[in-house]
Amino acid sequence: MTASRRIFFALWPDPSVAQALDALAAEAHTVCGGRRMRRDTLHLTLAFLGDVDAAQFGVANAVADEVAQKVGAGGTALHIDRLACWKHNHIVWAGCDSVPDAVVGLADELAATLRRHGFQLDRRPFAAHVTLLRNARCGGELPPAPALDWPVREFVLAQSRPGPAGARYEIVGRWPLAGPPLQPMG
Ligand code: 2AM
Repeated sequence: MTASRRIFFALWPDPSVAQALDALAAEAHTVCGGRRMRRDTLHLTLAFLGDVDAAQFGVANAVADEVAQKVGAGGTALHIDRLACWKHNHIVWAGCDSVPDAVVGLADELAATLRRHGFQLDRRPFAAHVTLLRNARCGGELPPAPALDWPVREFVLAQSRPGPAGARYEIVGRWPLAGPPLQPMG
């Protein structure tokens, strides 16, 4: 059997933003219940690749190098000002009323480049969100919308490892949004 890993590209908050998102999750949990995501797993997915083998993992890293060179025009910031619950999948999430063009452009460029290299991605349009709670009850009055600035200076490749207490994520590559890529790990 070929070893495979489940991977995705994402924006990862720095510890202070993760802490603020985690506090928001705690507040929402009092209304909606469900399962809180661990603070160190909070992220915003840019492109989900699913299970890949070693060769595809190498291609994914090469794609990231290519995209980072192409879009490398400095960082941006996400203004997290939405808290909502999706009824269809019982997820409480945080997001932005207006997603910066730089982030939409990065997600689109990753998707297009991955597809060009043979990856089959979800056809649904990019929906920028940070999952805070799973198995939540929608319908109650959510806490007030947050006002949280999330500086975005890089994107990452993350690997999901299933565990008894839910998936754990490990960052296996980082690409700054300006300049040459850092050395991928893993
Ligand atoms: P979710 O939080 O909305 O479930 C790791 O699983 C990350 O990839 C999560 O952010 C998850 O989104 C996202 N993800 C899982 N399956 C996906 C899919 N088929 N298409 C897009 N994103 C997916």
